[in-house]
Amino acid sequence: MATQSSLTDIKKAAKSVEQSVTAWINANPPAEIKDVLEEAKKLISKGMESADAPLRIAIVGEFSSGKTLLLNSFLVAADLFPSLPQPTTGNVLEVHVQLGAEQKASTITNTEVYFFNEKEAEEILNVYLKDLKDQKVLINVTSLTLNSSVNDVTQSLLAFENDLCKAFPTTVAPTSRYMILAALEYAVALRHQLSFVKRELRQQYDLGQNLIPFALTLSQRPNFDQGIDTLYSKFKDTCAKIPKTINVLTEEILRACFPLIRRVLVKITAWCQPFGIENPGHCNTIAFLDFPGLGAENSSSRDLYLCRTEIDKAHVMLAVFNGSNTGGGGTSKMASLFNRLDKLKQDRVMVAIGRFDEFQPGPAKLTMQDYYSRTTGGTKVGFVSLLTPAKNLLPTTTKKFSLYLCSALCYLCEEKMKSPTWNFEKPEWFDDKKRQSSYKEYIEAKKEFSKFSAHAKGVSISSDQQIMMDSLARYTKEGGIPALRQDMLKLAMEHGEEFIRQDALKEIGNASDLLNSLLSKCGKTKTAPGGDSVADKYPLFFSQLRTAYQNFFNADWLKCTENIQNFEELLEEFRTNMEQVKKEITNPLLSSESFDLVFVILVQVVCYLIEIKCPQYGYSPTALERLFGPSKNTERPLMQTYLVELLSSLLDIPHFKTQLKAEEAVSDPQISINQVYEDLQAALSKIKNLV
Ligand SMILES: Nc1nc2c(ncn2[C@@H]2O[C@H](COP(=O)(O)OP(=O)(O)OP(=O)(O)O)[C@@H](O)[C@H]2O)c(=O)[nH]1
Ligand SMILES: [Mg+2]
Repeated sequence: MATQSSLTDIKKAAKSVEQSVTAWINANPPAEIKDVLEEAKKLISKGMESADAPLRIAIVGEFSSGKTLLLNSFLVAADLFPSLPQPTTGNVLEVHVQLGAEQKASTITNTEVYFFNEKEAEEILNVYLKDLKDQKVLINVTSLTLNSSVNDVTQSLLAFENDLCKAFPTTVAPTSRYMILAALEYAVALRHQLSFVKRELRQQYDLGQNLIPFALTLSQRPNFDQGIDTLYSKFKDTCAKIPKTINVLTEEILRACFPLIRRVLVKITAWCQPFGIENPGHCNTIAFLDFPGLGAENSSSRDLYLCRTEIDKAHVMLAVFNGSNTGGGGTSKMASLFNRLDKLKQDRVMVAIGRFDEFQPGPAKLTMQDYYSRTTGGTKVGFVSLLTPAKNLLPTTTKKFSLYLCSALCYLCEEKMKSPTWNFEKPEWFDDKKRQSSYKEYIEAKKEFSKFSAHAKGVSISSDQQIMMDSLARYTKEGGIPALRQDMLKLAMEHGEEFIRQDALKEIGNASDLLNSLLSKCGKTKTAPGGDSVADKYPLFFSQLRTAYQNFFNADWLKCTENIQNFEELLEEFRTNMEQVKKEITNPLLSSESFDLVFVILVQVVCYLIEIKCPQYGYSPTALERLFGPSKNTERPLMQTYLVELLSSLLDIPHFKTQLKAEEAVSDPQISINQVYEDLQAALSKIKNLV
């Protein structure tokens, strides 16, 4: 049954199929069989990659609502990513967080930047074209394609740029004017870097840490008053300086190519405990996606395209509203974005109000009713102005609606004060006057909200008011961030694993169909050239192996039935036994590789026994290290491979045997192909049970 197979099961099964397929490929089958095998192998690798995909949490919302600072605060690192008072994030920021058990500050380990490929670049051009037409901006070009000769494309881009320049002076609405400028900037960058997106594969470059702001942050928006000719020349000048072939990214290149960047990928390590995880096991990597904010006047069609295309791949979404400016233009854009999501996804949306410390009305001696529906100049400014747009975002069918009020700034301030040694980068960040006063207000508000919550106890309140009360309670505990972070991860884990599993199974399932049809088409004897099995070829090898195996099982220490309490003693006995086994295996046929094989079988047995007899130690890399010493095996690289393999197979001895045979075949060309063939069938039947 599909729902019962875990990701680990899937990966194990896929791995054994992959090994068998590799062994078969290595045995040089006829070309038509090899082709199918290669294709199946690719699908399996893709499936295994999908199975290793991290949980993806997308942070979408209004511009300047504090999304990026919220992300920094999840990682307890105030200055990690640029967060500024004006619209800031201009490209997708994907952060892979590897959670570790050690308490240390979040550290960037790797950064990369990805550019659009030709297809995506063309899609965006046409989104601009459509949006401009919707805004009634007169453009003669009807459609733009990049899939023709470079000359043709250059000509049509030039025509498009000319149209945009002509339309600008007659356009009045600021939104349309910004759109024209954004489209112009994009078209110019594209024209200058055409060869760059024309390469079919998506472009990827290493990015120095110091370059992150240039790859992420919107450049200064052009000033309308400069006139379109000046602006156009500026765009062209910036791009003209960039070489046609880019090997290394610089600040200048990133500025010129900014509209062509699709994603900035940053890998970091972080401490798992703030995420509510004691020991990061299987789900040890989470991906956060931070997007350009919606609703700013200069938000471009490209921003919405980025949100729309990436959001589909997210397992959980966090929608962030701006508490300091409720009901801004981003709300309607968010609603239109969320309307496109299917119902299932809407169930995986969490809603947060960022910058809540700046929310008006500030605390005063008010009743719940006042807080809830306070109006100023006829406009509702109470909690209802927060709750209503947030609730409208989600369908009424959403079972449980939780609202998270939070202030990233205040949370970071508190963390800083709690642990002054924590590496928060620039300490002056917290000394900034504006931030200090925000923090002071937050402290005042906390007291007020706590009093208010105590007062409201026992008073009958509506369900909406209850939502606000719960949110306030979380907010008054450390700015609401720890609760949001933990709940979000929990939700991601609940739903994410299932989606990752489905993705992985789809590709592995396709591979298994392909291989099954190959097997039934060729028939066993035809495709598997004859040959003796290793057991027939090397009888002595196998009889010794059997003896070693039996001796091992007969060792006294294995016979005890109760749980073994003393791990050290157990290890000592294991080591002595291993020495004995090594002495017993004297057959010259046992090359170091074959010896490894024997050794691995024994190791596997031991680990299995430890697992069942000594469950308190379970399996862990440390346990393994204690068994075999730190890097004693470096002179035996194959051994390493086997040990890594053990990681996933400890609890499943019969399955491991299948894998082992396949591995044996991969590394030893003398192993009969018949055996590989049988392994493949056995492994495939496992997949069949999973799909
Ligand atoms: N007072 C206060 N200010 C905040 C808070 N969160 C963010 N800010 C400030 O609000 C401004 C915008 O924050 P960002 O994190 O850049 O917001 P964003 O949603 O990522 O904005 P875009 O990238 O433009 O979409 C910055 O000046 C932050 O310092 C908060 O909780 N309280
Ligand atoms: Mg941002």
